Amino acid sequence: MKLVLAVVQDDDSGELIERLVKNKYSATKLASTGGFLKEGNTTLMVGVTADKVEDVISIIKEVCQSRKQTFTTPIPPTGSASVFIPYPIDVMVGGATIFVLDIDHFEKV
Ligand code: 2BA
Repeated sequence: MKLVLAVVQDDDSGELIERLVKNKYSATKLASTGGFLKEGNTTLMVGVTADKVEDVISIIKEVCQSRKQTFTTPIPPTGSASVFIPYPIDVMVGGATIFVLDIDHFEKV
């Protein structure tokens, strides 16, 4: 048994859950926040047998898109603490960040 953990963008999460459920995968959706942008994203937990991991990853790849996101840095660009000029920066946010974990024990009671 494996656990696929996927951090995806909120905009893709609805369609991704739909596609997973349609393909008979159980998924749990967690509201999460990216450490860098400090914006909301979605973490999905999908528990599957090892032979299904590649299929789950291919569904994630089909649905999730990279997008450019602009955020305003809280750091003064001059390095001066007294002058604060909001400074927009473009960041490319990936379609999904995927972790595959080994599960020691899986049980439903
Ligand atoms: P965030 O941490 O909010 O990061 C959003 C995007 O900002 C990242 O996209 C990356 O393009 C950029 N970024 C992140 N840290 C950076 C840094 N120190 N310097 C410059 N740019 C930086 P992704 O790499 O596609 O990550 C999307 C989201 O996936 C992340 O949101 C985070 O929630 C999660 N994530 C990514 N890598 C992770 C990891 N190694 N462990 C846990 N979560 C991760």
